[in-house]
Amino acid sequence: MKLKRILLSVVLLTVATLAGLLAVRMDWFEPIPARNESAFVFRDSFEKAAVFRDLFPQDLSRWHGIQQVPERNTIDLSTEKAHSGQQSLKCFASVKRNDITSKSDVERELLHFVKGDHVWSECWLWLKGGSSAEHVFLWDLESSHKWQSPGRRIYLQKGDVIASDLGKWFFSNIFRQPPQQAVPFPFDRWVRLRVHLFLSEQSDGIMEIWQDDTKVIDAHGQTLPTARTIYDRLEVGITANGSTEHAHTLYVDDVTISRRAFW
Ligand SMILES: [Ca+2]
Repeated sequence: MKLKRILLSVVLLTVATLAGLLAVRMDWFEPIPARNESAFVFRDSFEKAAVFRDLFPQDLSRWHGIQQVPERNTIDLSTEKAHSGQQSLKCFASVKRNDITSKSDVERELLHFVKGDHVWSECWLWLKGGSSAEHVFLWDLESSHKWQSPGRRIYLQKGDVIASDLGKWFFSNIFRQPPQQAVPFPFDRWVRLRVHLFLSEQSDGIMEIWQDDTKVIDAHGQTLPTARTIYDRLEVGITANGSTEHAHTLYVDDVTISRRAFW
């Protein structure tokens, strides 16, 4: 009898956990979000800011938040490097420790990218060299309304080459470079990262990534967790450092995200 009761408890707990998980992740009961086809473009060159907090004006016209985890990480304006003007954003992320992923990035929220939309984004990145940058995440477009904020992420995999996963989702659906043609991400100089997405929860999604003038990812596949997902947040910087061995420093400048092609 006791065993039966334990088994029943385990089954009930499992069902409750799964139901809870599905409820916070799935959205088939929600209405299809309307597409907003008006032009939208956000750009920031990290100029016209005397201090870091000037990047976060109350009218929400610039950035909306940061991730700085753990607190010993730093994020600030810097005049050490600049792709445009005099300033860039300097992000320092210590190693991953005690299972806490290290983060140092800025966030732009209140975006509205849904199924059928195109996303065009560009940023200039200067990653300090000296060690492998495997497990460094640089650019995330995600849904803040869903548990763990799933979305498309751009990161450096083994060999310091760009890849993209559908992060924090049931299936990570990784887009990779062909191993023989994989181009390592350059260190200690400005690199132009360009991204084009066509959003779909099915196999007709598109993701293209250019590293300077080279198209390094040319993929078809799932780019959106579900048909009703709204990507509303862009994170740029060291959105995650999963390395337990190497801390990293990244400068970011001239970030753009747009609904229309701009190159
Ligand atoms: Ca600048």
